Amino acid sequence: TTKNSNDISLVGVPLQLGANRSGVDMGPTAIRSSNIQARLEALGFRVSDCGDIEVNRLQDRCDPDEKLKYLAEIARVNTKLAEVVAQEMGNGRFPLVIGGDHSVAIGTIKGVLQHVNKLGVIWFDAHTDVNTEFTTASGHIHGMSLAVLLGHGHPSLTSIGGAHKKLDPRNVVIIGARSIDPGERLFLKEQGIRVFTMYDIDKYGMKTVMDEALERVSAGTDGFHLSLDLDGMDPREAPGVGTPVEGGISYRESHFAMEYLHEHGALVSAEIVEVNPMLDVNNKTAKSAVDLAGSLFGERIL
Ligand code: 4U7
Ligand code: MN
Ligand code: MN
Ligand code: MN
Repeated sequence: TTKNSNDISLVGVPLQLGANRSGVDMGPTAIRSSNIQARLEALGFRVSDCGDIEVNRLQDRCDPDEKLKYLAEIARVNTKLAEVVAQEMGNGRFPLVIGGDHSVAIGTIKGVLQHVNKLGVIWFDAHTDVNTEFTTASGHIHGMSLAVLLGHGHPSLTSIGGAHKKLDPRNVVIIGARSIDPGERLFLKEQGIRVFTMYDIDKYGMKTVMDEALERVSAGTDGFHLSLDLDGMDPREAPGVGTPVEGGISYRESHFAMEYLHEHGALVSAEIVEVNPMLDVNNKTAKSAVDLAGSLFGERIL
């Protein structure tokens, strides 16, 4: 069994400022239109849709050299998101956040950390999202969210929900990585974070990778969170993402990973991010996102 709760709260976050690219703010709409609520209800869950966190998209254009683009609004939105997630969890509900760019992981996980002290995280992604304002080339905060959650980054982000609420690098794993910046490589090494690259998935297979991943996120923790960036999948199967990287996780491998997570149990929260319907082909990526959510919550072939 995957969850402690039979109740799921959907929270939309139409945020694009962390990617500085339009379209990903329509992710929540595309995922809802692909019937995520009905899919989860068919599995026996009581799903309530909390609607969207309000985002002020009317920001002044920022300096191209800015190293923390749209920091103030991103911090404000994530502070609100953390409150909503903490409140839903406090009411015994499973928070399922739909983005939006990957900077929303800051609010989701900071909210979860209000209730789960020792939290493991599975970060499914082509990237590792551990830049800081000192290493980033783009200034896009969606490439910094995991570093923030480990306690590294701008104080207006690391302080959300309390600076002491952070992840232990020993309980964090990244799956699907194939685009890592030089500064990130150094950070990952210093922190000792286990990164399963595409090479590892090719070499050992997804089952072996998931076995070690689950062992790490479960060791001494009170549960784990799944942060699902759709660009972890291969762009041929999930083209609707802002930062596609060739050579990703297949449709079938990603489904297996979700089914295996469900079978293991101990998942306490999840988010689905980076779906960009403006870049999508026939709604394929939003549809994949909902298919993966179905598997994660217990859909079976037989
Ligand atoms: B995503 C990047 F330089 N590393 O920092 C950066 F390659 O949430 C990409 O994983 C970040 O989609 C991608 O801008 C963030 C870049
Ligand atoms: Mn990401
Ligand atoms: Mn990514
Ligand atoms: Mn991306």
